[in-house]
Amino acid sequence: GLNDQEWQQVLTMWGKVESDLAGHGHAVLMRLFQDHPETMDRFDKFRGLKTPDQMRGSEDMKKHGVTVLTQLGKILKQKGHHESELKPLAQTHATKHRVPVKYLEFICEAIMKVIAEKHSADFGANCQAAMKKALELFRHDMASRYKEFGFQG
Ligand code: MNH
Repeated sequence: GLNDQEWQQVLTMWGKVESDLAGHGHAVLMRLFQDHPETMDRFDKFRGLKTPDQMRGSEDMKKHGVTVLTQLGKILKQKGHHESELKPLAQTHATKHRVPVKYLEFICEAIMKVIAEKHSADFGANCQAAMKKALELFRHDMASRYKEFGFQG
């Protein structure tokens, strides 16, 4: 797990993300779909988006970015005691959206990159390491839940 200081670094940084959740969320999804185009196949609702310009202009993608980062923020704020927030998310992502653990890793990488781009001055090595640990914990616990739902991920 993370110690108090690490959680504090994570949540302070998350406060900066929340200053523009839509901008960060949209950038994270753009980055995910650009770096790993196969992840887009999971989304029926983004099927019409073919070019980076269409993605940039998509209000629906912006809205989904807010949905994702809002839920991730709720989870991070539990500082590891996130069972009740994580379980329903793991259930839909295992049984309905069928999102492999690998794709969760891809989106976590995209989140790290977007924060690094937007907040380079405040995202030093210690803070990066803390955020990485928090996202790894999230993924690890999602993967354990996936198995309970019979999804090998
Ligand atoms: Mn995801 C819907 C959060 C990563 C694919 N996602 C949702 C919803 C939330 C959410 C909240 C809406 C409620 C629900 O269906 O459970 N998702 C997350 C978070 C992460 C995440 C916090 C990681 C961080 N999701 C991913 C990844 C993919 C994905 C990675 C695929 C590559 N999610 C989906 C799909 C939906 C969804 C597909 C359903 C979208 C829709 O049609 O509205």
